[in-house]
Amino acid sequence: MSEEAKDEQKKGQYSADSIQALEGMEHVRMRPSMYIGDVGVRGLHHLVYEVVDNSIDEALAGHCDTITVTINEDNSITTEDNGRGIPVGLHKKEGVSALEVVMTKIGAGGKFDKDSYKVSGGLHGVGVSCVNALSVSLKATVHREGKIWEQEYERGKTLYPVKTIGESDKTGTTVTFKPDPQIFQQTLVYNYETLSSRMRELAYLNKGITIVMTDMREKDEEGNVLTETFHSEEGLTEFVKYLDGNREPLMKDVIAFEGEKNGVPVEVAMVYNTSYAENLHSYVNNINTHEGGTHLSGFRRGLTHTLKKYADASGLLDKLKFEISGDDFREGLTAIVSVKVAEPQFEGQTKTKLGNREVSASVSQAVSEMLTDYLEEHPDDAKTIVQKVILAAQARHAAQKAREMVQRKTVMSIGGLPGKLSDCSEQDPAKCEVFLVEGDSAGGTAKQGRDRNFQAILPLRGKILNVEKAMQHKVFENEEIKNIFTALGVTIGTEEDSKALNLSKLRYHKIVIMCDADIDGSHIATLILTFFFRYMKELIEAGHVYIATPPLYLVKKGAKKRYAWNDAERDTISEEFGGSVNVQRYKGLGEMNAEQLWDTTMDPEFRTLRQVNIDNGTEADRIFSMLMGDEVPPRREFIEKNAVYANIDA
Ligand code: 0RA
Repeated sequence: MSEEAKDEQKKGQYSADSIQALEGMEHVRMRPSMYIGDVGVRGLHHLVYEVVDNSIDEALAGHCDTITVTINEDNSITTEDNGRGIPVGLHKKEGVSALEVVMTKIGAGGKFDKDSYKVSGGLHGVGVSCVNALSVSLKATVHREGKIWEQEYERGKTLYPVKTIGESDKTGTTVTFKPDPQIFQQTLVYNYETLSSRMRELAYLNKGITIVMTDMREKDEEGNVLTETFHSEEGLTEFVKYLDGNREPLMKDVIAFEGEKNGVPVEVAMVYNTSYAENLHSYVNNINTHEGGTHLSGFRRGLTHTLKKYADASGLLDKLKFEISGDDFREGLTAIVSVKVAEPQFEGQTKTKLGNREVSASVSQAVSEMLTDYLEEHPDDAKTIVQKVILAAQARHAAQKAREMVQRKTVMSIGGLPGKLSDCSEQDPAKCEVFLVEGDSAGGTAKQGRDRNFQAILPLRGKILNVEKAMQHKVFENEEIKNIFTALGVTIGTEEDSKALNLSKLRYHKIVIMCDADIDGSHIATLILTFFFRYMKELIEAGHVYIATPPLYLVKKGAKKRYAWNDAERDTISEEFGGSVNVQRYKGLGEMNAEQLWDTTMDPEFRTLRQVNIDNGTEADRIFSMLMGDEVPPRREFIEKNAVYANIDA
């Protein structure tokens, strides 16, 4: 082939590549969920994580120490870092600026920088070009080589070639983007808490980096905007302290490990507290691996092995009549495992389970090493831990029996349903709903008001058990909790390391918590949520749990009547009606009759259900441990913040 022909062929390839690039961007707009998960609240926030991850990579490569993230007044986002700046020179293959390639070519991300391996990455790790494709406008500003460079885009399309707009003695990258309303039709409003809790998490996971988070929409009386700075010198050790801030520690130091094992960077921090909850969180390349995986099983193995060896040698187990199980070593344990894997394989339903086999041994070795050292150096703590493990084993024995009782009841489902459950006639779980209703009297009203074809009612008596403070066997012995298990039809796996819920038997795909719209009601809702969170987390993760929203007011004038869900609505309706109106405030569900309850809260055509979701597992854990303390106001705040609006139409 002649040189010319070769060149021609290359050219052809290049333009073919460019076409592919364009198609790539089009494809992102056509199938956004494939790239960012969904186009709801989650996807909207994911855009920010995607951009920040690029800056984190730059920091991990040692070129950047400060990242700022700002929610602007118009709900656009600006991120800024003091890294080297995205290269602006000609990208030979593409024939345009490298900046333009990074911003407009799917998967171009860190292509130029083979030396530093990309370790961070959003849930999908798709790159900033995806954010560009899904933004109605985006501006990239780069400080580099003594100049300020700029390029803008609309829906991923370049508006002009990269230009210089001034001189600079700094380096870094600034990106401002505004999510496209054509793509994000549900909401364009950023939630400060959601973003800030992720930034806090990133600061703990990547010690030494400073992340400044600002919300320009929130001003106090003096006109100051809301801003927080996240920075951690101790990393995971501080993270564990933060998570356990509302629990009582059993030891004075956090046990920690940081280093490389078989080429895998491993970081672990753990501490025992006086609670009964097992509280493990794991990360791969800064991504929370909700479903665990090889790194987490390596942690469990290392922990069990080392503690068992120590306990056996100590002689403390001599009087024990039964075997200690893996679970017993993790009661009251809060731990974080963070690994960096060059080519992570993610498995599982939500692709958050690490599959790389080799990682297991790395983490297991790291844990054995740090724990052996710690136990040797802290004999008092070691004794405390072993005693705690023995207590856990004894309690587990009792719990096992209680659980088997519940299980047996659940299995014989015919006739085994709780007496208080008013079941529906529909058999297809996908079409069925169950309302968990506070109190027998509201339960009665709900029973009259419901559509019995597909709506079941389970009244719960008063306050349900606070599972945060109770030992497992107490939880399984609790009458209300037994009723919930039996009514839902789900069972808990009993195998070691697999407390997974069996969702295939779930009898209702919508589980609706219906409580009074007051402080007591939200407390009860929170107790129920805590129970779901600790014992049936999969239900929440699969999107089965909802909170009903009964109205606060009934506004009447003559024959006209309308409901209001807040004070503003009440005032608007009163104004519309004009003159003197009669306003009734509902103090509880019990004050509504069956028809009113159906119209406002249960009828799928008109009701608003709030779907409960967990967007940050570690933060949720901390919040639950805090809420179950003595203060009431944060509870209400929690429920309002963590339940997103979802209009349910079928
Ligand atoms: C490619 C190559 C280099 C840096 C970057 C990308 C980079 C990307 C982003 C995105 C946000 N902030 C960023 N900072 C840097 C290396 C450039 C060099 O060799 O100087």
